[in-house]
Amino acid sequence: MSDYQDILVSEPESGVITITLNRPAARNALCNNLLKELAETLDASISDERIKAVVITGGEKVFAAGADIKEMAELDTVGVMNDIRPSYWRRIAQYPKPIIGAVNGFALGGGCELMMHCDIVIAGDNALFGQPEINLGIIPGAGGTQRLLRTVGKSMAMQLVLSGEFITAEQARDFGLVSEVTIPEMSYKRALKLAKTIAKKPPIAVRLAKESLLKAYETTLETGLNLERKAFTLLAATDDRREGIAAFMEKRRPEFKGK
Ligand code: CO8
Repeated sequence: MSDYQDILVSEPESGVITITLNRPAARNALCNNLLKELAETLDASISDERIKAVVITGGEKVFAAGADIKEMAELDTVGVMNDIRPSYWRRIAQYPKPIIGAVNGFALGGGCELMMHCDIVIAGDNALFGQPEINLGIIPGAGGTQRLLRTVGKSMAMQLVLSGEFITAEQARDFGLVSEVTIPEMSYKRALKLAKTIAKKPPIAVRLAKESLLKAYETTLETGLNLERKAFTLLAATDDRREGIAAFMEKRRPEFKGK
């Protein structure tokens, strides 16, 4: 794929690409250009049938230390209002294929928010999560107050956002922010394995499952159940459903085509 300045993007392998945040000298701070490259890479992969799932990592030492504070310092109120970054975040949030995060080291501020945009997160036991924006006189600006509260509940969300304190990988797992904790050297391998497993599943069902699950964040139970029912019904029209059921009956492995 294209050459980028602030991220590395692997070639698709077994249905998976890896995007590595690559600004180690700035602790992978999410500068505008990095977010732009991330959004562009995800957008380009939507119609690429070779790509069924994406792993996002920052490497073994740090996931991301948040928005680039040096860039942010230059923006006044009008600058923040006209900031293009919310549009990059929206594109990441609306990405339809599964994103698996492999998170080691600091995931702070925008880094913690990026982690919350991942559908599944595997954390190294050296990971630290936090929303320290309060120390800068600001608050989380990429969904931190909303997504965090919906996942960890009021008390812990308030604790993180108001105090700026960090929590460990184990605490994050206990609160449902991450699904598994590994040694740091294993988090990427585990995330990649999971992504490859998901890449073998029927893509339309995966896409509708992700959409239905994410809706649970933002809607009533009734509306969510209706959406689930519609997605479930829609899947009855797919070749992959016929193939999945036939393969089960014939005691063989299914071959999904994404149709
Ligand atoms: N932005 C810019 N540069 C950074 C950032 C950052 N967030 N974090 C670290 N760096 C830079 C440092 O300035 C330093 O650069 P230099 O070598 O040129 O002095 C280099 O990275 C190394 O940093 P440290 O020496 O501090 O490294 P340590 O390993 O000692 O500490 C920490 C690492 C704990 C991550 C520390 O750097 C730190 O506290 N960073 C700031 C964390 C933070 O406050 N994050 C929140 C930022 S605000 C935010 O994310 C709001 C998101 C809103 C999004 C809205 C979109 C519309």
